[in-house]
Amino acid sequence: MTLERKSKIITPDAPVIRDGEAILREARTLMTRRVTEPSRRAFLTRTLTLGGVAMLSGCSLDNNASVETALTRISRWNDRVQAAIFRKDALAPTFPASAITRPFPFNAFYSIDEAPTVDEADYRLELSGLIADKAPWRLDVLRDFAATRPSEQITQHICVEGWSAIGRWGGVTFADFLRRIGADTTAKYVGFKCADDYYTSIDMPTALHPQTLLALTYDGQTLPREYGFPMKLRMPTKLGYKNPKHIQAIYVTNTYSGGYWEDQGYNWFGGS
Ligand SMILES: Nc1nc2c(c(=O)[nH]1)N[C@H]1C(S)=C(S)[C@@H](COP(=O)(O)O)O[C@H]1N2
Ligand SMILES: [Mo]
Repeated sequence: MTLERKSKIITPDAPVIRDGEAILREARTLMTRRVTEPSRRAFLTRTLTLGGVAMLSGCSLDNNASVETALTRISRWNDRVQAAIFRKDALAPTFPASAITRPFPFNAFYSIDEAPTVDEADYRLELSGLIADKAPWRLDVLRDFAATRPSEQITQHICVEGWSAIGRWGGVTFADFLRRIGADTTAKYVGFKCADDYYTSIDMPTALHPQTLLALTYDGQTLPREYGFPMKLRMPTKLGYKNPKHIQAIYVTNTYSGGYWEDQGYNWFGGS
């Protein structure tokens, strides 16, 4: 497990003032992740200076806290750029069954044997916020709903820890579910609370994307415990940490609410 490696990136109380090159490396990564056009990317990374970071963020960079603030502001700016260039109907690549990675890797902020055990009989999906019908859902009712409009995908999952894998998830298109519960789809965010206390939130355009799936199965079987039983949100347009497993509650809101890794400095939009 790589909790230490992950949280090293931008911890709120890192002990030393960060050196200029490290600040620039981080800023470059944040700024250019979504700039796919090579000459523009090269231009941005070449021309980005410490003064530029200070200017973009309006921060002086004279102590550790100001570096954190600067990077957070650039990351928020990066969220806005990613949101602006997100194409709501552009599809992520899909793959043949022969390309599925076996076994599919496990990842969480703990080891595999600590993955939560959710009791199916007691399980209720809770709904809150800007949703007309907030009645909780039993798992069998959710499965029945999914069965009326089944959806499946074989897509790539990219984790920022340096691995990617192709997997097969089945369930119901999240947009169908949001419409069924009368979610306010003009709201900004959809948030998720998980059985292991993980949490994250996503932008509404991604929530409504045709490949965003409320996944109940993995490779044709009930979603296994370690991969997110009883349900996860699967988004091939976003990095691994944006895909919440073991979802217990869903809310719709106009208030930014971050996420487990996002609150430790990971970019919030997290597009892949
Ligand atoms: N509930 C919960 N969801 C989570 C995580 C977690 O720790 N808890 N980790 C995230 C990260 S960083 C990754 S890469 C993927 C891993 O999913 P997998 O175990 O199906 O490969 O789950 C994401 N969703
Ligand atoms: Mo990840």
